[in-house]
Amino acid sequence: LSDLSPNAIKLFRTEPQFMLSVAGIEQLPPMGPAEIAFWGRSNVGKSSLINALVGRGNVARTSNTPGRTQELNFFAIGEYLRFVDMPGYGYAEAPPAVVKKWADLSRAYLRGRSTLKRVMLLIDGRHGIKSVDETMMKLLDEHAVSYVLLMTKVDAVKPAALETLIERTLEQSKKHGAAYPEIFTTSSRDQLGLDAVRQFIYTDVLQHIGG
Ligand SMILES: Nc1nc2c(ncn2[C@@H]2O[C@H](COP(=O)(O)OP(=O)(O)OP(=O)(O)O)[C@@H](O)[C@H]2O)c(=O)[nH]1
Ligand SMILES: [Mg+2]
Repeated sequence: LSDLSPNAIKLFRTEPQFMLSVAGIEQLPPMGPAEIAFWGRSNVGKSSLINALVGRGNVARTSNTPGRTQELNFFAIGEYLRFVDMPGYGYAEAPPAVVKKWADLSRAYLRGRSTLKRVMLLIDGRHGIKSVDETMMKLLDEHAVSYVLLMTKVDAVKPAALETLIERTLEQSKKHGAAYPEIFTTSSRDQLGLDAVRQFIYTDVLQHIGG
């Protein structure tokens, strides 16, 4: 955690506490500390990224098969911050009723949560923005939920291809009002790019609220 400011180091050294799994919108915990939600296509690496950021392998459950995370999972990161591990979207093989349940839950949460400070929108570095990602970006734009695009699995992308991908993605993101004008590149597997994300979370979210 060497490139981080002392307070950011302190934050990410605190033991994350699993709070609860929310399967229906009526189960949401009372609004409290700032929340950062991790969203993206099924299997993009949301749960893995949460584990990597907090430096623990087993806080959020991961899987090789898409559709692992089926609820909104809340984690307390110290006193002033919560991470929310969301179900993925775009999982073609899931039964339509299940897809609808996850989509309804996700939308209801994203739309109506004033303590939701930012969505980390994960994009698979091997594929770039897909049309289903575009759809979700538009949804976030419409509801004025600010989000940051974050590439995952860059260990599986050659450096030259990654550069092109980042340029293209930045270009695409300019069409979206609620997208942050910078893209993070990460590998949870190889621990790449994590300090930049940690510092962003600390500076962007916590410093503003005096945490
Ligand atoms: N190569 C590589 N694989 C990764 C990386 N991060 C995650 N994976 C793999 O991608 C798969 C999905 O990871 P998860 O973290 O469960 O993905 P998720 O987005 O939470 O998936 P759902 O909960 O099903 O929506 C697992 O097999 C992980 O091992 C990475 O940085 N590099
Ligand atoms: Mg997951």
